[in-house]
Amino acid sequence: MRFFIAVLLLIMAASVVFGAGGTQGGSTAQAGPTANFNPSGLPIVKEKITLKGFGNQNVTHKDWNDIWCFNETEKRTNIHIDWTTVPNQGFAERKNVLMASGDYPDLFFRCAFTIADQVNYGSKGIFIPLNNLIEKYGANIKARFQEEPSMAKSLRMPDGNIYTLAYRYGSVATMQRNWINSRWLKNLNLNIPATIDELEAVFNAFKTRDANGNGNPNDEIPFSCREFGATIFDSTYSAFGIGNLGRIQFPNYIDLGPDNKVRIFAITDNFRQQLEWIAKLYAQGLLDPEMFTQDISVFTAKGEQDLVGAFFGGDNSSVIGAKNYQYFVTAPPFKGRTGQAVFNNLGANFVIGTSAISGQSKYPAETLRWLDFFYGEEGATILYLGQEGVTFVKQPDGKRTLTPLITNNPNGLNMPQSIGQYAIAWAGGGCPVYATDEMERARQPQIVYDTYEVLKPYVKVAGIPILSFTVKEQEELNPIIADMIAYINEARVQFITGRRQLSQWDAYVRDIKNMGADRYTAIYQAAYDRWK
Ligand SMILES: [Ca+2]
Repeated sequence: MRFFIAVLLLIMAASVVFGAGGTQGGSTAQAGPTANFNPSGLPIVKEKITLKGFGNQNVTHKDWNDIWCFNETEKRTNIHIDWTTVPNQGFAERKNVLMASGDYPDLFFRCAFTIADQVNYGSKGIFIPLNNLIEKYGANIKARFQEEPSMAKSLRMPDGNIYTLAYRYGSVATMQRNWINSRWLKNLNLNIPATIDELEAVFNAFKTRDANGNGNPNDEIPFSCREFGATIFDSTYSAFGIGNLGRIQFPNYIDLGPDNKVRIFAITDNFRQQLEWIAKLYAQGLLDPEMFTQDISVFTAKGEQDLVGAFFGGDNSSVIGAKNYQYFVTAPPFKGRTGQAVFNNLGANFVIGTSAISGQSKYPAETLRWLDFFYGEEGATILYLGQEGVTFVKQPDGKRTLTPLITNNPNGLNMPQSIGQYAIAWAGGGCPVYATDEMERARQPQIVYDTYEVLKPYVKVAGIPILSFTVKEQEELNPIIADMIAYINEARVQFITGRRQLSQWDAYVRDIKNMGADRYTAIYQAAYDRWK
């Protein structure tokens, strides 16, 4: 009898396990880790095991099956990865084919899964929830989550589960900010403008006087930009009370209002005032009339010819062209008439969706620990900076710097290519790795940090985080976004160029309300409340 009960309990236990892991995607009942597994410390397993991995290999990377960072990780963890990799071109298609195949590797690495992917594959059991594994075996991940709780919150999908890990990097280098031509200012004996009124006065001086000193007073473009004119908005949001609590979602026109609630700022009076100001500048010829249509190469060509006085963007040499970029200096956010000036453009310092563990893996705990390795100093250094004494050296103050092999490669490789022969966490990001600020700093030019000093006093990073939606919410959002965002994008150009008058503002707001603005706001608010 006792034996019978024991067997019955065993069967029940097995079915509970199967019920948790054995869904559409996972055909393997997940057993707990074996005696071969070390729950902490290195190596991760006593006898070597092999995992199957699938990933996106950037063109700058050496073959993942024989690259220093994974070979070294194998030495330390005792886990060998048998990689199937696909290059950038065609990766999305190959990934979709794999995801539809029903036959999965142990882990997906550097795969850039969207939030919809995470919700979808997670709900089908193709990805396993990582919450419990992190709790039990993810010592490094847990520590990083404590350091950056917003990262942990954004990784959590609406069902409460974490299915993927994040790529964490320093955001200082990637932020976009105001750049102004210091040589033009000097030629005209002007200071860096601090307010939008001073900015307008400087633009007027650029426009009417020979700021570039070539004898022609009419060839200057005070402000130009790429990306459909969007950056003139970014340049002056906080002056008009938009995004003053932190990050906004520009493409979706979402920020936090003064009451800390999600709002569509494109229908606020703040945005109306901003449009009015931009339209006034446009009418005076202070903004590049091609800013809604030109691509980056046209914009860069203008920079090379010394025709541009100011712009909003990332690292200036790549945007404005190498010839004149040294003349551009970072301007703090411009104060509005209310005196507000906030720098809210320090983007999220992580992306989610980089990697996941499949429901078919017989080694979920081992795989999680292998991924966790890259969230600690030792593993992150291997994946991000490569090999000490070869790709980087430690300075007396403890900071690491890259060697000439990487910064000035004897074979003419650029930096991503030369590091990509050893370590793979740079190109396009997307690896599950926690790069500390010190690691990030090792690979960035000093100017990036020098210019950040100007912005530091104004930085606000809260605001709208990376949010996730349920399948139902996403289905409801998609058509609203398609209609409403296209409508706003078009209307703002019309308002600026005078093809639509601001006296028609109320009709514009009514149109947006009719497109589902209230529902859109409510869904975002619900996602934000879940995130909190
Ligand atoms: Ca000129």
